[in-house]
Amino acid sequence: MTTTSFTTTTKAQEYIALEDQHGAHNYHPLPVVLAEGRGCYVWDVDGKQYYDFLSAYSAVNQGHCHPRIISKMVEQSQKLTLTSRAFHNDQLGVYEKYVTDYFGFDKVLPMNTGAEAVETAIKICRKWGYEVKGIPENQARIIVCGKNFHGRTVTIISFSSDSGARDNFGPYTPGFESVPYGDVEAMRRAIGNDPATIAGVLVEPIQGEAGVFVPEDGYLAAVAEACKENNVLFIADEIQTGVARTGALLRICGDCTCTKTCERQPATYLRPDILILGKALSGGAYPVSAVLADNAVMDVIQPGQHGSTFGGNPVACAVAMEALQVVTDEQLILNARTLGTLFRAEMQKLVDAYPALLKLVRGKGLLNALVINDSPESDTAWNFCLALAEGGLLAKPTHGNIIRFAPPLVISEDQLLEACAIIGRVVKSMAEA
Ligand code: IF1
Repeated sequence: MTTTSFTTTTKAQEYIALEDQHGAHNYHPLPVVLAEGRGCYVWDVDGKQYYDFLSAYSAVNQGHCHPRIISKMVEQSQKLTLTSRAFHNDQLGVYEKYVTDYFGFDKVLPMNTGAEAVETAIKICRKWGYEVKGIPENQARIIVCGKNFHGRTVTIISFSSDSGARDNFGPYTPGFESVPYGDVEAMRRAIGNDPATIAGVLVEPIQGEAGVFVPEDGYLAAVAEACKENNVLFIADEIQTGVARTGALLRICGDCTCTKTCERQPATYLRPDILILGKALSGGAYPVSAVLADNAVMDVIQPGQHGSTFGGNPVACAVAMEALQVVTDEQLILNARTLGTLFRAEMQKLVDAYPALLKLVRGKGLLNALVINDSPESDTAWNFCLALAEGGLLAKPTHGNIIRFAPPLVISEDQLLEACAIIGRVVKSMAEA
């Protein structure tokens, strides 16, 4: 395999040097310096245009700088940005009604980042475990899945299986038990083993960081059922999969394309006891996350027991309402569904044509991954992404042999096909090199 070069201009190198010298080295980005974005496109500091096939890890589902979202943000920013929760504000209640109607829960607890929302869900779940379920003091356990990614706080990395995310950040928070993802029997055994001390099960409906790993049909339903049977809360982390990304409003909605979460189709729709959202809840314009649950669960949290200076601020509320309304008005669920099917069909043609280079394509809606025939320790996916960038498309490797493709959901069919053609040219040149 050849090493593909990507031309980084002197101007771009200057920006990169600044980050290198003055910023912590906690990332290893592609050597692209972006300055503007609109819809499914971004432009670098030299004016070169790219398709954005990462969408800030699925935060920019509504497209970069969506005019409606940005104008709401500007409008609200000029009126009132932050009150703290020491006082009420005229956006919070309106947003809380909107978002709970949209996703079909009694209540919401607003936070800012994904990791904060996961922490919040863990706290609610533990408190419910003690005060409602009756778990003896300090004995509550939460079951998680191997290869999970839920964020980067000390508690969350305490149950990560990724050594980079976890090593030397101990001592770790106890109270978590990990079982292999996708293994119903392992989950049943873990829950069945002293169910009286298990407060919850925390799962990603599709594992993003693991390489867009889609569990078998029926897995999530079986986990939810095992939770119900044992009085255990089923907690869905839809921070990456939620808000239309996978061709459904939520991934737990299965293959239902209606624009509301509901209980109309119990065969396909699973209602988690706690739903965690982030990223695209704001269309990538502002950090907005949320934890949703019904009263029986959410009411365990009383004044003074949880909160955040910025959580529920008026800008966040105004932005999130508009971002969700854009999802409905622009039919992004349907677009993600239709174009996702088209994307996988186009990628399958490449897999069939170049079996030595490409192993498979998998995913749901517009959250997909192309798996390369090489080891997870190789640098093939990295070089592939450099070549894609040179060709005008940005994507990010996850592991050495997997590339995640997740464009903004506002992408059109023509744009998607043009992007597929860029990928096709890179595949051809890499296969023939
Ligand atoms: C980074 C991955 C994606 C998430 C789920 C919680 C969070 C995330 C399911 C935390 C965040 C991001 C963060 C980003 C990399 C990234 C990621 F590759 F690591 F797995 F998206 F695929 N739950 N995912 O995916 O949300 O606190 O970041 O707002 O650079 O760490 P956050």
